Amino acid sequence: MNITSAIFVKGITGPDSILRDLVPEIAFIGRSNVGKSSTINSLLGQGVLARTGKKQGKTREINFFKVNDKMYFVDLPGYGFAQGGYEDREAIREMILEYFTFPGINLRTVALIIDGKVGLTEFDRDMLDILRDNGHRVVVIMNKMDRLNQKETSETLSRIAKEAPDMEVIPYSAITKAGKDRLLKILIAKKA
Ligand SMILES: Nc1nc2c(ncn2[C@@H]2O[C@H](COP(=O)(O)OP(=O)(O)OP(=O)(O)O)[C@@H](O)[C@H]2O)c(=O)[nH]1
Ligand SMILES: [Mg+2]
Repeated sequence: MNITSAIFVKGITGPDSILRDLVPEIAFIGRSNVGKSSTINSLLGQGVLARTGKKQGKTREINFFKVNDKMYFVDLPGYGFAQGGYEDREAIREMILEYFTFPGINLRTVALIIDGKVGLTEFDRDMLDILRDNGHRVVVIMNKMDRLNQKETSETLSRIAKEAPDMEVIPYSAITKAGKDRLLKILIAKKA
């Protein structure tokens, strides 16, 4: 698929009419700072659409980008962000849960992004359970692969294969963008 247009539509923090329209959504979720916003920017290739940053907790709302006028890419705030304090963390967790359990939400794929050096964390396993319980299609993106050598890559891949054998895992780097076309194709594929 060629990206011909990508525009920011809106950011929400709770139930909203955009969740009820019929446009299919590709959602990006993961721990704070794993590169959700960077991955979206790299895939859409329209300069900097989604805000990124070195500091954790950069994305505070659920941001909708309309792509090719026919689907949304959805940038979510990260979970497991310690610095924000308990209440902040709980509010973000609540926002994420509300989104994934919204009745009738038209989610095509959830891209769960992890850091290739870190692998799956307790927070990610928790999120995977929630996504599975709600019947969502999940693809794991192992990001920041530019920072791993071959040995580290295969170690992380085999660890994940043991922990989540049925999971589709795609190594990626939002910086080098290697494997971008294949990743896009997998993300926009319809549920089997
Ligand atoms: N080396 C490397 N750095 C990356 C990659 N992707 C993102 N980063 C860096 O990681 C940091 C966080 O990136 P963001 O895209 O803001 O991460 P996020 O997951 O959206 O973070 P929150 O919105 O805070 O949850 C930035 O400094 C990025 O430049 C990657 O593939 N490789
Ligand atoms: Mg972000």
